[in-house]
Amino acid sequence: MAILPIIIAPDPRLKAECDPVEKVTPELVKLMDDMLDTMYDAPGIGLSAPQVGRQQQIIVADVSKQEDVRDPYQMINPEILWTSKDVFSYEEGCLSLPEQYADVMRPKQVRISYLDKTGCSQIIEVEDLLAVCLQHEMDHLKGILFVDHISKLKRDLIMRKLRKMKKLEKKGK
Ligand code: GNR
Ligand code: NI
Repeated sequence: MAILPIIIAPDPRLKAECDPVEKVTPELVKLMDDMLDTMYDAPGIGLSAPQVGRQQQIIVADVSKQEDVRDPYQMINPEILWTSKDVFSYEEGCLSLPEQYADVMRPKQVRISYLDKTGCSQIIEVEDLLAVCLQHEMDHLKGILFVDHISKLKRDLIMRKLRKMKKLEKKGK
């Protein structure tokens, strides 16, 4: 088990497209387990590989409410097969955009295919918070952040705050 450092925006590594995984190796399984540990430690409800500096199509999530009942998802090469016309608005945050929040509208239900940790292909249909979370994580794999779904005005405001935070941090070192 290991806690990995999380990359904070703005950073070019959060804007890059991730490569599909060709082969599920023990190193990859270890990375997925470390990503879950990192997510629980943060704490967050999801995490994508680019947030920990890996340009690979891997995401993890757990939206269960009670801390003692874990319901983790670990997905390789996730793909959206179908989205509902019904939409759902949720106030999103991101571990790579600390303390920034905004309402984002997304399809309420999605059907997703992916490979699990054993390399078996799976298809699931999810809704509400889990659907929001998995769409947010899959966006990361394309270099898309939740702020890319809101107005330019709000996005610029958030990005300006994050740049300022980074500058102050550098000064303190
Ligand atoms: O922890 C997280 N919370 C969250 C809240 C609303 C919508 C999406 C998320 S995902 C986020 C963790 C994260 O940044 N994943 O990429
Ligand atoms: Ni995020």
